[in-house]
Amino acid sequence: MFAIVKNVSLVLRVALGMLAAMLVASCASGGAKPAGRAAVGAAPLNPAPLNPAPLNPEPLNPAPLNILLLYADDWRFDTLGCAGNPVVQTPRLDALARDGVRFTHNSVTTSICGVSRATMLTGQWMSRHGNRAFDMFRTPWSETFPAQLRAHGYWVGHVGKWHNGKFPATEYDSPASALANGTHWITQPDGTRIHVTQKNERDAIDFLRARPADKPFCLTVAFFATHAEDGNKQQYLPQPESMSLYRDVTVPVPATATDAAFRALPPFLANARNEGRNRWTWRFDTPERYQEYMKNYYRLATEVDATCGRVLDELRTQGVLDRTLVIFTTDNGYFHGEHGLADKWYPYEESIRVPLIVWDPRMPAARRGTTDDALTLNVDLAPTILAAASVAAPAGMQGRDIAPLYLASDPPAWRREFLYEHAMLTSRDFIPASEAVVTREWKYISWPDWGVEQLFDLAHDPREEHDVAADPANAQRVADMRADLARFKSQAK
Ligand SMILES: [Ca+2]
Repeated sequence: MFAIVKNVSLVLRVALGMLAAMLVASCASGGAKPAGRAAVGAAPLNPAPLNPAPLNPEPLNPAPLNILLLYADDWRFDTLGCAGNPVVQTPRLDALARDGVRFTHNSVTTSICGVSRATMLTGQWMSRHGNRAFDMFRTPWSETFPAQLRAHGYWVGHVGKWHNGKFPATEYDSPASALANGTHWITQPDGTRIHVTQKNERDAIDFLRARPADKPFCLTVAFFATHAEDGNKQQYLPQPESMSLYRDVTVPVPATATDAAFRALPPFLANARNEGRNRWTWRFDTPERYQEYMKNYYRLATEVDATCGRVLDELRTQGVLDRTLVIFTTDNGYFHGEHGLADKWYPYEESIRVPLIVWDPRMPAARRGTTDDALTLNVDLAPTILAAASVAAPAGMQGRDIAPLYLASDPPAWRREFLYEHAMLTSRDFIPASEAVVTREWKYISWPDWGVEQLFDLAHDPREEHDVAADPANAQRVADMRADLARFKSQAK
C-alpha cells in the first residue's frame, strides 16, 4: 500500500513537473528573458547529441543569474577529455569548457568529501568552518551561500550526496532529494533499482521543472559518482549500458605507480597501515585489476558527463540557460596508483587538484574556450556564486569571486600561494594530518603528527618524486615556507 501511495505521489509529481515545465517554457522564468530558440514543452530525457549546439554567446545583462553547480565526487583535474586524458570520454563537459573557461590549476583546500563540501557551502577554510571530517560545520547556516540566496528570493535545491551530518531539509526547496547513502545502486520504494547517477538526474530535472516561474533558482547536483562504494569489493559499479565503453583500450599506468615511488614516500605512508595503501590493494595491486577498476571508474565519469549534458539540455529547453551560471567541479582529487596510493587526503597534486569549468552568460566571446591557470580554490565557489546573484558575501567568507578573471578586460592580481590543511583521521598511521603551502613553483608539506617536512620543486618535478627539503640549498626556502604556513594557519581561523 505504501509503495502504491508513493507511486501515485511520484506520478503526480512528475505530471506537475511537466506542467510546470510547459508553463515555464511558455512564460519564461526565473527573471529570465525568453530565449527564442528554446523548444516548448517538456525536455526529452534521451541522450544529447554528440555535438551539442553552442551555448548562446551573446553578452547579456548581468546578475542576478540562476546558478547550476554540477558537483562530482572523487574526480580529479585530468579526468576530462578536454584536460588531455587519453581514455575518458566527457563530451558534454568538454563542450561546456569549449564555450566557457577551464581553470587548470584549481585545488581544494582539504581533500576529503565532508570537509571540502563544508568549504564549498561556507566559502571558508576548515580552520574556520570547523568540520574536520563529515559533521555539520560550526559556521551558522545563515552564512552559507544557499541560505544567502534563499534569503534573497532564490528557489534553492540540493540533489544527491550530502556529507555534512543530517541534511537540513527545511533550509532547501528540495527537501527530499538529498542522499545520505554511499551506494551506486539504490532500491526505490517500489522495489526497483536505479543507478545513483540516474536518480541524481531525475531529481535534478524534477526540481527544474517544478520550480516557480517567478524566482531565480540555484541548484546543486551533488553526484555520488565517481566515488567508490567503500564496502563493496567491486568498488565502482557503472550502469550496464556503459560496460561496452573502454573495453578495447588500455588505461595508461601513471609513471609513479611503482613500488619505487611508494618506497620513496615518508616511512609513515610507505606501509600497509596507511589507508591510501590499503585502498590501493583493493583496486590497483595487479595490472588486471588496475585496468578493470580504472575502466569502471571512467564509465561512472562518462555517465556523470551525460547527465550533466541532459541537465543543461533541460535548461536550454526551458529557455533559461542564457541566464544561468554553470559550474562543474568536484570535492577532491584522487590517486590512480600514483606513489603506490589510492584515494585522496594527502597534499600531493593528484589529490588536491580538481576540475573547474565555468560557463557564464556574461563571459566575453574572446574568453570562451580558453583555459586559465590562476590558483583558484574550492573556497572561492561560494563568493563567486553570491556575486553572480548580486548578493554580498558574508564577512566571514574567505574565498574570492573568480568571475573578474574572465570578465575583466584587465584581470585582477590573484593569489600566488595557498594553505592546504587536513586533519588526522582515526590515527596517525591510518590517515596522518597534513598541512601545506602551495605555489605555482613550490610545495612545502608538513606532517605535524610525525614532525616531518617535505619540499617539492613543482616547476621541475611536477610528479613530486624528489623531496628536496633536506637539501642545504633549500634551507632558506623551507624556513620561509614554514613561516608562511604558520601565518596562513593563523589567518585562516
Ligand atoms: Ca569526495
